[in-house]
Amino acid sequence: MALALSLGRRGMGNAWSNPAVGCVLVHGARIVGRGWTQPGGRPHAEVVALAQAGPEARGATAFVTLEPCAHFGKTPPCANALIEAGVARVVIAATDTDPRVAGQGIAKLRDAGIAVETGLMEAEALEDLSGFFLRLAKGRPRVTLKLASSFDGRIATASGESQWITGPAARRHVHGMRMRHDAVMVGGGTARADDPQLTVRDMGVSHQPTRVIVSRKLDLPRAGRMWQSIPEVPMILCHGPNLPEDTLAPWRDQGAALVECALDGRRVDVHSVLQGLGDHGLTRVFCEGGGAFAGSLLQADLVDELVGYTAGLALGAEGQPAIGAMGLDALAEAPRFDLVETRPIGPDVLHRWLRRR
Ligand code: AOF
Ligand code: ZN
Repeated sequence: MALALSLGRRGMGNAWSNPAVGCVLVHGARIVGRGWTQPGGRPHAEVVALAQAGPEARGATAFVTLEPCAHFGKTPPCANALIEAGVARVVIAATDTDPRVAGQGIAKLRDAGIAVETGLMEAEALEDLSGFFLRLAKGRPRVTLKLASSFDGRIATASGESQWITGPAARRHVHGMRMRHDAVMVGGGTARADDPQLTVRDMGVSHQPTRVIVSRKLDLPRAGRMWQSIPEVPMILCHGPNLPEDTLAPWRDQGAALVECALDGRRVDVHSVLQGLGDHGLTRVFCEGGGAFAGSLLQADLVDELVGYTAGLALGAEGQPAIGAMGLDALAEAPRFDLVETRPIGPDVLHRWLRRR
């Protein structure tokens, strides 16, 4: 199952709106098939593993990170494929909450006389597939907030100088994180200030995550790297209501997708942004700032994971804070996260935290 989980992770960022599932077929002491959900979500993991195993699937045990599907979509159900291939036993990490499956995959397998076990490494699978489950339950993608800052939590000097606070190893890790998310998201201020490409580079992959820019008035530069790379690298623009057509049209013509969002005071409502991205099919979003936008997300309790890269320098109170205002009065109101990883990364420190729910 550990291998199935690691295979599943290969599809992360590239399987949405489907979950990135992994499957291993074992016959006796030999692995006869390995599969993961393919780009765009199909074929499913089991189908890939079964094709690899061929006749050796007969009598094999399948380890799958998610309950095999039971519905006829564009392809027949994986439960049927496992039955037809003569698989003897199926071990499942997590059951599927998609109402088209939800226990029916397991029932199908058992009805066909296959031994089914569930719950092996379930916690790991629930975490890996949490974006998919969250979108089903609440209609929004899972959000990872990234922060690369000085020891004192600053992301730039007062004059806006920010390259480079953290080193190359941390930057490479960021590209790996982008790769495993469906989309990379920033607020309009960051897009204006940095003209960031928000692409995955030097990782040996061709697939690019979708870029999401949140900007109330869509007052973004219509030139530069970001603009020029649409639509080769897909872009979704989340903007406020009632913008004039001559603001919207150039972006639409350039190939960007436009998502109109509600306002919360003078800002785009972050709940509305994430619902819009969920409607679009996104399950995992990687947010890279800026500070005001990150503050709004945290204030709305919409951040599920924190990834921090901390550099050994201090920029003082005159430096720009990593997180903007959150409207907090008491410590008890601050969302708490649990540490899941920490290690040196080049000259910096990496830390990852999961929201305590
Ligand atoms: C599996 N193995 O690798 C994945 C599954 O739109 P469809 O027909 O591709 O079905 C999507 C649903 O199938 C999705 O909501 C989830 O319940 C399941 N995903 N199932 O057996 C897989 N990715
Ligand atoms: Zn399936």
